[in-house]
Amino acid sequence: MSDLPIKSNGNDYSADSIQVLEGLEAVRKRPAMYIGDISERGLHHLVYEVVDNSIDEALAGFCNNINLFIHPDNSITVIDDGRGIPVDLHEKENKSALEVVMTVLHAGGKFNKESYKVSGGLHGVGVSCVNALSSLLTAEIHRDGNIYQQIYKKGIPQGPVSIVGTSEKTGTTIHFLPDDEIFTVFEYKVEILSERIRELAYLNKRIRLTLTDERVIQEDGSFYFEEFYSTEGLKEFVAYVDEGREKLIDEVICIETEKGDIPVEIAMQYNTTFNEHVHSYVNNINTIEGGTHLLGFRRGLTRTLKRYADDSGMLTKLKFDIAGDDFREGLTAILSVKVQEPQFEGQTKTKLGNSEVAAAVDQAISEMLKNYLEEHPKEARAIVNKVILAATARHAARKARELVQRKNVLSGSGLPGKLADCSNNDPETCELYLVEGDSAGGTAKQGRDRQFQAILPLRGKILNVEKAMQHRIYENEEIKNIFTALGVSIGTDEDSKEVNLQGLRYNKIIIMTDADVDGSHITTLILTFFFRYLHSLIEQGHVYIATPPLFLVKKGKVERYCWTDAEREALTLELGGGKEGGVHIQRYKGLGEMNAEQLWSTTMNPEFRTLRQVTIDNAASADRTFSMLMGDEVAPRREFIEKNAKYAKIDV
Ligand code: 0RA
Repeated sequence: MSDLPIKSNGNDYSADSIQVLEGLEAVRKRPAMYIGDISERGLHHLVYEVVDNSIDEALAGFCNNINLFIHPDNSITVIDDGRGIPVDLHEKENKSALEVVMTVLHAGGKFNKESYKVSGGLHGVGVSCVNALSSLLTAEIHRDGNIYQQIYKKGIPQGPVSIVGTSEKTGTTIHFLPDDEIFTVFEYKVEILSERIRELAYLNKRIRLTLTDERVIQEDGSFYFEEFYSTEGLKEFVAYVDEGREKLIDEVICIETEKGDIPVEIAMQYNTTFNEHVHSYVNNINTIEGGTHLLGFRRGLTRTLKRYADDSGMLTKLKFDIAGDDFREGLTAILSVKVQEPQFEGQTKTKLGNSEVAAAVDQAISEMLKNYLEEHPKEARAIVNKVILAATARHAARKARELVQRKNVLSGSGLPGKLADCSNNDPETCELYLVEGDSAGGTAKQGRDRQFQAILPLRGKILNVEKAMQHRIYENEEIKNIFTALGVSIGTDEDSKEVNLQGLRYNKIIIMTDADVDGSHITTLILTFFFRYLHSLIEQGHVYIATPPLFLVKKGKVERYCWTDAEREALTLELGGGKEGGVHIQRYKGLGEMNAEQLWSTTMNPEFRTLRQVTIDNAASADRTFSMLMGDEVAPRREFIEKNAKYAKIDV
């Protein structure tokens, strides 16, 4: 249409658009620099990037609904009912604002300083990156009674912004197809998107978010559909994460305030477990490495509780000091701050560096908690008693921990007797297999390549760390063996349980269990232990799950392994020449049913094995999952294990 006040130049390479092309080219050349990686994570990152923009519009107060669709071709649509990205002429760039947003790197925030771009930060590489990495993208804007549209391929506009219809509504619709020349993984995982959207709904209350997966048709003929909406935000988030745990106090304690221009929201709940679960966010990004906001929270919490406990006289009989950790045992909390110009540091750039935030959060929690404790004496006593219990247990734990570490130094190599170590010394090349049971352990010892593969058999079920008190954990034989075999230690420092990975003796730690329900339970127990006590091991990508085959299909002299039912069916037909006759199928239930050579060739030989790396996509959700799995409630555990019995994927 011609009545647009827009000079767009899809094919007219002015100096400006050459610059734009260079920008997009940079993104396509080094996509990982912009979105992390080009596999599953990066693929999902594209969606977060687009949704973030709509969340920003909602935070600015102009958008209530965000609808996400996964289409059958794995393309994505995000629809919001905000004001719509402006389409008028952008003076400086001499093209429509829409085209600038879609094609110029980091152009997102240039329009509206006050409200736009709070949720960005880490993800905030801008929708132009998504555009550059999409083989096709369509932007459709409902604004001023019109529907405007522009289409791009690999980020390049295929024509000017044009009017394609009229509309009473306002809003932005982005449809994109990730470029298969860029990505190595192409399939969206509905559970990953669903967890992130749930998280966003809790972090940004009163925004209605929906997820429709058009690849999945349900029994009633409709598409898979989920809606996320939270009226109480973090308060409901904490209740959700803590669902599997027994409460110590009835209500969730909440704070929503602003200190020195920094909005601070906190929700916290004490439960009867012994673990700390504090999840922190900056601009909707999970800061897994913590930072100044978390320091401020801890400082304020410790000081306020300590002062109350001192004043109440409850500590007079205590023979030793209380440490910071003691105040957080059994605490589940979510902390969310919004920072205008966040400085992200750390290995994964998820550690907040802005020093002013510490004081803001400290002040927020102190003021609020002080009032709460004064107004709720019964709850206050329960919390202080819990803190005293924690301090007492910590002393016992410290003794046990020191004993473990002293023993290591004293007893020769210090390595556990059950460990069949490898001969290489360079940790970079070494692997440790944690194997279920002594018998499978024995097979693995025979089958392995002893140069670089070490075997540690684990006897039966390992301790459920979710339920045990800390000193029990350090006293547990299997867990001590894992620590010493790995060569890592946990600080014996009063206030720090920091894991020291410096002495790590293996680059890959591979969990190998039977492919049955018991096996998956053991895998989950080991993972829970890693998740709670050796988190950085998972974070730095050292932990893997081995995948033994489920079937051996034989006909005559031909023998082949299969890992799924589908593979088995296909192979049965292939070998049987279209019929199933004459084909013998052996089903492996346990590792013990394979001999050493079979175990090596299917599960341990790096040339043929498949290892699944354990990653943490969503810490809050993984936290909840582990509590549910390892807690007292049997039903959710059974459900999870049944659903995941085959371990289709356990990306916790
Ligand atoms: C800049 C200015 C204005 C809206 C937006 C950006 C905007 C961006 C996105 C991205 C996805 N959905 C969005 N919705 C809005 C507002 C300009 C105005 O109307 O005053």
